[in-house]
Amino acid sequence: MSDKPYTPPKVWRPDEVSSGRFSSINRPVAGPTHNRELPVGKHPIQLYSLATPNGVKVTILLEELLAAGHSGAEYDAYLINIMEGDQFGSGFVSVNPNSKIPAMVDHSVSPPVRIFESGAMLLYLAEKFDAFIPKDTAGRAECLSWLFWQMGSAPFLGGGFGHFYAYAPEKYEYAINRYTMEVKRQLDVLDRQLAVSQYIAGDDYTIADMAIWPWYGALVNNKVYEAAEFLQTHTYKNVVRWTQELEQRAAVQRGKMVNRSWGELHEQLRERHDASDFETRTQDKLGTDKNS
Ligand SMILES: N[C@@H](CCC(=O)N[C@@H](CS)C(=O)NCC(=O)O)C(=O)O
Repeated sequence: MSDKPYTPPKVWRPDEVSSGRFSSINRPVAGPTHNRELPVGKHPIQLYSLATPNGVKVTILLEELLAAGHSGAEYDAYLINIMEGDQFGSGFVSVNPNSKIPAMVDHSVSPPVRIFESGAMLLYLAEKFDAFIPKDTAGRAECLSWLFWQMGSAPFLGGGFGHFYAYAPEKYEYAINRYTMEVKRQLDVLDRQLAVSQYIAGDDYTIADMAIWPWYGALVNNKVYEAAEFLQTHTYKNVVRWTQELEQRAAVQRGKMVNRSWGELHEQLRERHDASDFETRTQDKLGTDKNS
């Protein structure tokens, strides 16, 4: 083991913490740091987000709902730059007291309803439009079991494995081993399930797929943490098959672009206010401010 010995003090103090990649946004208290109202556009659904895996879950569902003809799912998507601290603005905190993207307000009801936590947002939208969630008791239970599996499991992938493998200022063998063990186990859970069903919760494509794909599909596609080789993700053949199938969906492709502010310019639709924005307002098409 290469970890430096550390003896915790009697009382933990934040000023003794060594800086890391997220030191500018990490803090031990909640609540707003500044006053800033959120913009409100013309559509029923107002989304405040960023195209991380947690954000993409919701934009995939919104694009799938629109593709399926649910016009009530029209939405405005505003970019929340979490590295600049936008999640600590007073308006954002009033929608999500936990200060994390994604967050959403449904203005089609009076008074408007706020929803935070990506899993709650998927469930809210699926129930509102009666879509992408099975109607029968057994099917619904299976779908919700996998939805909540994702909410409980992904923090070990992102906050555990991803943090220590890709972001921590030093490589700690103990932490990397611990979370690699868990993430490989999770991949095997998914692989065994996808060996017996086309989609995660059975024969139908549901919000469970939309919750799990942005994390575990991205891992297989080497889009998060550059860990595909380290984890040997190609050996989880059923997960690879499912990852590729979902990747082909036009709504999935669009959902990945919304609120994206990095990577290829033609894949970045930083704000989305209209379906035509995918054709006309990606960063490569906007004349100014292409890289900011
Ligand atoms: N359980 C939450 C997790 C959301 C989350 O961790 N969001 C991250 C980006 S992926 C974030 O906003 N981080 C900003 C911060 O921690 O200050 C969900 O699924 O909505």
